[in-house]
Amino acid sequence: MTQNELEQTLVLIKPDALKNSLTGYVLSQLAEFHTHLHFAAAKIVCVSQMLAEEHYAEHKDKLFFPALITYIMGYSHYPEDAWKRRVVAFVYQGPDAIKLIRAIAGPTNPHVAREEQPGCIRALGTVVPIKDDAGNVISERLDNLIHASANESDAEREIKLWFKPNDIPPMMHIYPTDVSEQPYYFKDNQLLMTHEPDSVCLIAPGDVVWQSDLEALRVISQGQASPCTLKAVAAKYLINDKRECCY
Ligand code: FUP
Repeated sequence: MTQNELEQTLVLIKPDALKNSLTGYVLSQLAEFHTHLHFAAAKIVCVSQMLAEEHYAEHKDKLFFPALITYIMGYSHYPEDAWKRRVVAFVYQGPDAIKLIRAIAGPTNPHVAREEQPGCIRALGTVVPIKDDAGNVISERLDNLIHASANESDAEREIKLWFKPNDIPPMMHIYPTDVSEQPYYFKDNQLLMTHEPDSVCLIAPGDVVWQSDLEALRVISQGQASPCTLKAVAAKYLINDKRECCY
């Protein structure tokens, strides 16, 4: 395989796409027949607040951030049925995967998507006004059906956030992995090296993990600043964990 063939990107089918039964449509738009891309991973995710906030960390100071978190966690489209609040996450692999899928998804804003690129996936989305307590519109929530990584560094961060190495066939690993020699536990947003009551084991000795996660945990455990936050590492190991995904 050439370097170009190893390009990977994260795709999320968001709760509005599930609610509107658009999953099949989205997958057919991205099908290998059209894109020459291959599945590298897939999972159904109950999106925790920690995962949502890590995924959209770059937007944490924006007015629309709380609405965006509520949306990706599924509350906006499934206010009643908690068990229906899901996202379907995929890793696609192949030449120009990032650019190709962004083009098929279309512009971020569904109004713009309809105007500029009718036929793209996000042209089927909706825009919901966000109001303050006085009823004034202060921002917009863009329900745009699909997330697709914007560039190589976002793709790496996002794939490592949503997937563990063992979620991806080993021959499709494009980021270095390592085997942990020691356990790491998580409790009250703190990293622990030994088990305590109510702590969660993030990584057990012998687990295959992203090398960058292990490096981050080593640095954090030594009390030093890490380029990657503890929550960014923990969120992935707690995906679909009952203790994190409580409603
Ligand atoms: P994109 O990379 O196309 O997903 O777009 P951005 O990173 O700019 O935005 C991330 C998500 O924030 C989008 F999916 C939609 C949402 N958003 C809003 O809800 N309101 C806004 O005003 C801008 C973005």
